[in-house]
Amino acid sequence: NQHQSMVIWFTGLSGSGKSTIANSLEKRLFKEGISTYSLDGDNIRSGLSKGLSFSREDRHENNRRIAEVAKLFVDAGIVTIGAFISPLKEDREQAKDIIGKENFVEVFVNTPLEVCEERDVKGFYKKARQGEIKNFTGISAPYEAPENPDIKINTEEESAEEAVERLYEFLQQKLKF
Ligand code: GGZ
Repeated sequence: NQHQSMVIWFTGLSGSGKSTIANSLEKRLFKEGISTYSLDGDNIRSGLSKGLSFSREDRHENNRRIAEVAKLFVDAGIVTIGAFISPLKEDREQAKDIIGKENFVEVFVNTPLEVCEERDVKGFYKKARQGEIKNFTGISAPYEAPENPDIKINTEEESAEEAVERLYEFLQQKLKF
């Protein structure tokens, strides 16, 4: 399968559904015979970014490392999916510069804070409200929503399946497969 490799960079709050959508997208691409690799909190913060905190500086460094690794995957011809909060515009811009804007697709998973907090799958929001977790995005640390993402997903208005289908069609155009 001859196609252009690129990075699909998901941004959104904790609990917004980034990883779920990213995982379904990866399955969908796999079905088409496209080589993908997913970078996420589980495989990055436990290894490459081990020891980094959630301070502004450390998130910046985390996002920079992810972008550099993603760039290597793109060089290797792999469609690379990243799902990180990446809360700051400046850091996402940096990622785009490192990777190259022609290879960068920004996907904003626009689930409102109230919804993420209501779900609170991991109990982090409650802990953040109680001050047990510091610098928690949306509660005690900023989230700067992208103004011009390539794709915006409103999880309240469309199902994960619909979102993945829309994303898939967008990528199909862009990747020419
Ligand atoms: C935000 C935090 C924090 C703080 C731990 N703020 O829902 P999760 O649990 O599984 O995803 C969140 C993950 C965010 O890591 P990222 O590497 O994506 O963040 S960033 O791009 O900002 O560097 C959450 C958990 O880590 N987590 N403490 N204080 N999320």
